Amino acid sequence: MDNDLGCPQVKKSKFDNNPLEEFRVKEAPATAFYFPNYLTQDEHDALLQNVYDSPKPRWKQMSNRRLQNWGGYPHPKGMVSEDLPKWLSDECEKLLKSEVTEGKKPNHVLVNEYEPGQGLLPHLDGPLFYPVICTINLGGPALLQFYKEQNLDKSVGGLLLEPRSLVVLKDSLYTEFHHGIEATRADVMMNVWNLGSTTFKDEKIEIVERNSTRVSLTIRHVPKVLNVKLVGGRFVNLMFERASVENDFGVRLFSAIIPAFLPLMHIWLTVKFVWPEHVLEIDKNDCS
Ligand SMILES: O=C(O)CCC(=O)C(=O)O
Repeated sequence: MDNDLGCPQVKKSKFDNNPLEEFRVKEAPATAFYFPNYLTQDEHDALLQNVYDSPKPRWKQMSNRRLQNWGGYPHPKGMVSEDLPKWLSDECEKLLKSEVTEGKKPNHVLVNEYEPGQGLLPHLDGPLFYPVICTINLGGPALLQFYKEQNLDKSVGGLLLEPRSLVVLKDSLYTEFHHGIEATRADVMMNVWNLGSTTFKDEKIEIVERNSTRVSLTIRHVPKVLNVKLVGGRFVNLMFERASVENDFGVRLFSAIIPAFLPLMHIWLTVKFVWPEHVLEIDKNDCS
């Protein structure tokens, strides 16, 4: 029987209280989980189809890859969010239920597309996201490498990400170790922490070729979200929208009349805080 993460239920073990433990990458220096059969082949193909059925303007060409941004643009002041399409919100819901996201519902997805030979420079994801990264892997394989801040030229190890898998990174694998993907056509299998959970577990493999286009869905939770949302390219005030839906008369009335009072408030603030200073200045000048 399969569990929620698409992996066969394993025999009872000392980790039975937490089924995720079976998928922990024990060789990694901090918390990483790798689920090799997270998606069925049909689910995999359907996700890939949805990526390529997305409207063309969703794609942004970067120097060494293409990407789609979904959910809004995270910002230190808060994200102007947008609803995720169903094919992505279903994945977010599934991750929330599987408990890998520590109870935070993902609300942001980056779709990265790499042709063989393309990669991503080592980087940290930064403070705008809750520090858990869930990545669903589609298409071809790639080695996700990790680096220490002091030496971004030499990887300390990596995770082989094969199609249909999910990888989850937490704690110092989020906050301290930079992650990146080498721009190469073949990954060298040195220090691959999860090799025992991949299709190469029984082989002495030295390189894995990047034989086809890889597409990844990087799924995260943005904690700071503004009360303004993008709906069909237009800004919508969520407080007013919610009030309309819930028929909250008080908030609707407040939201409707407040703009009428803004000019009066402006005059009042000017008189109270700006004008007296000005008058005082004149008085002082008069006395001198
Ligand atoms: O494609 C991947 O697996 C990594 C993507 C990534 O690190 C990012 O988008 O920040």
